[in-house]
Amino acid sequence: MTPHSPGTDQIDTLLQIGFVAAAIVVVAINVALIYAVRRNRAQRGSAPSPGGDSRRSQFRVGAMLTVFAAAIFVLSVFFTGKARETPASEASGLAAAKSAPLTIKATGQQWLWRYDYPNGAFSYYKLVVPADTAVKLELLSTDVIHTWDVPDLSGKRDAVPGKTNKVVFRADEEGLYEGQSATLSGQAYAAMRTAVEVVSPQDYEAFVKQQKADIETAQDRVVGLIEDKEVP
Ligand SMILES: [Cu+2]
Repeated sequence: MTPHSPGTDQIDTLLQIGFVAAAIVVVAINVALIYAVRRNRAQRGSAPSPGGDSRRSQFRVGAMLTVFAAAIFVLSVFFTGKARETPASEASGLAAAKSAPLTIKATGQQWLWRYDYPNGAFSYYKLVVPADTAVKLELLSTDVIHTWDVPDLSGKRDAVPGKTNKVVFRADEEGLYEGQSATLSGQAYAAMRTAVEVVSPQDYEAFVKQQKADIETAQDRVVGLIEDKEVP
């Protein structure tokens, strides 16, 4: 993952801390095992030692693991303090979203995402947002639980039927960010991906305007077709 929204760099750091901690545990366990086997082999044939100090060594190992766990906990809290803050728009962001985030409805359904923009336009699969702008997604679902997961921009969040969850992010760079399926939501869940295209605020305005016009044209055409057929 390449972090592109406030807080995601900290989630990334936390992942790396977790990875290093797991690696340390794996190495320590293997070193201890090899040491135990070696020592045992050297004493092969002799009577087993009574192991009088086993209680003390248990205590020592327990204390070491406790200190290790506490250190990881403190490190993690220290490194992720900002990940839970809600980002605000920057001066270079969308003018209409200076004080409040740009709110877009994201609806999960088997098996695709629909995005509804404030001007009435909508899109499927791909979400287009302006750069440097706080974007609030209101996550909804029409059927089962889906998970919105675009790791470069945000932590993952569930879309739960009958509930509105939210995700707030602020993309710092224009580009295409891919999202993946993260919760089994039926046969085609693996294909239920999404993508976020981050563009300049001007391009965003142009996109929603064009999208709205295209949708209206298409709808008028369909209505026209139906009316033509109904005329005897
Ligand atoms: Cu899904």
